[in-house]
Amino acid sequence: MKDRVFDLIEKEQRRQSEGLELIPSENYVSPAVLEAMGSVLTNKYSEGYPSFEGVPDWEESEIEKKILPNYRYYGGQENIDRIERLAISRACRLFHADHANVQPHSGANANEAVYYAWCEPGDKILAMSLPAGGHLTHGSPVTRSAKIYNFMSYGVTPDGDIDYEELEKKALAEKPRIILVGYSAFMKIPDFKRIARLAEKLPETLLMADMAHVAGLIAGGVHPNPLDYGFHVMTTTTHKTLRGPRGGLILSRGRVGSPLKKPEKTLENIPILIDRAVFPGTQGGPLEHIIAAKAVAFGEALQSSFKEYAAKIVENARVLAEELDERGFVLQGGGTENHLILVDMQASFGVDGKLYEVALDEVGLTLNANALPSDRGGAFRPSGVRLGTPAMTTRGLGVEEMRKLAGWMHEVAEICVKAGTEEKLDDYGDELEKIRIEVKDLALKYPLPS
Ligand code: DSN
Repeated sequence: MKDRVFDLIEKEQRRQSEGLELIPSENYVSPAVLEAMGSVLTNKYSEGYPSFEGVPDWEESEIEKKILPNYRYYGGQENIDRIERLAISRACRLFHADHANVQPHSGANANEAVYYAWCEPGDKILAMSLPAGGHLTHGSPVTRSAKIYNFMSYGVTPDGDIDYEELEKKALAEKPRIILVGYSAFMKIPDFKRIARLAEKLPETLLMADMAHVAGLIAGGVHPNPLDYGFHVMTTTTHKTLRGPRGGLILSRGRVGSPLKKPEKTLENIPILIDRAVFPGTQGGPLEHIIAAKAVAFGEALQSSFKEYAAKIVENARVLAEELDERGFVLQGGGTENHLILVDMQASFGVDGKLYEVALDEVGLTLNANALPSDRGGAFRPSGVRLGTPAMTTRGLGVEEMRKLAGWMHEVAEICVKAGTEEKLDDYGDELEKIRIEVKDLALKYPLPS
């Protein structure tokens, strides 16, 4: 008998195809990525690394042909090593890196490995604050890293940009070991050049960018790449705009070499320090089925069609932001320069983000309630919602559909105003059902990748 889990997977498949995904950090992977994830590679242990010196410069056929020693702790690696080298080589080509560590299980693990590679306990790390749009792993007191390192934060200006003056002042006064630029709710393009110029005065400081949200836009050439501006390290997840399996990735510039011997702690040695920090520093066996799926996704992102995809994500987000603005939605930062939109629902309609999230769920539109920089609602009843266009763009929705979507979002916002609470949404069941059917009709015209 089939395990009941499969019934739930089928239901989730239906939920995904009948609704529209607006969560900016989600996407739909290709069948090829899914196939690699569900492959026999899941059976294999391969702690350690393949050898990879020179790999990014090789043709892929060479990677397959060459027999090289490795730094593994298990036998039977002849196929795994080649797969991991392909993933490394493609990641380096996509992001103009000297080295890629493709083993982090998640973005959080990737960030933690970089801190561990470069810092000692108590060292200072300067990062964007969580309320301003930064990420939990950038120093939120509830995380393990925050207990080990001394995080300090910078914020955003009223118009939603990084407060560069605050960042510069704190960086020069505190001389942090790491300056971290990254976020999960920020709609502008960072001025990497300005931060790299600042770092010229701080020769011991590692410049780190957590580009989890925009990695696909960078790969698609519609967002600047921090590594091109002098950043030493870029971390990312592989499942957001990059449209791969759930996982992490660390890209770096510097000298690539054997991870067996501890190198001197210099910025030049950062690739080796990172490899040692991922394994054995913070992780055990890599997930080779996921690494294979990463390799497949990187291969897809190297195609010219991915550039078109990335450009459409940004265009859809811009149009959606304009359409929402015209309908009275108040947008943090006034709009967006990337794939992501943050709406102040209190300022727009006097309702909180959670109520709006729940009401949209009822009609098959999924997004997440999100705190705003000056929020008083806390994490569970924040004033804002966060949405974005990567997943919808993968399904083929374009600017016409963004207009329709803004219309539905407005109708649902008006229902929330009338209802006032989640409990009262039931009183508007017919109105919500009418929208749900319209959403479903549109969604079914744009099937999931198959
Ligand atoms: N949880 C991710 C997001 O939704 O932005 C960040 O890790």
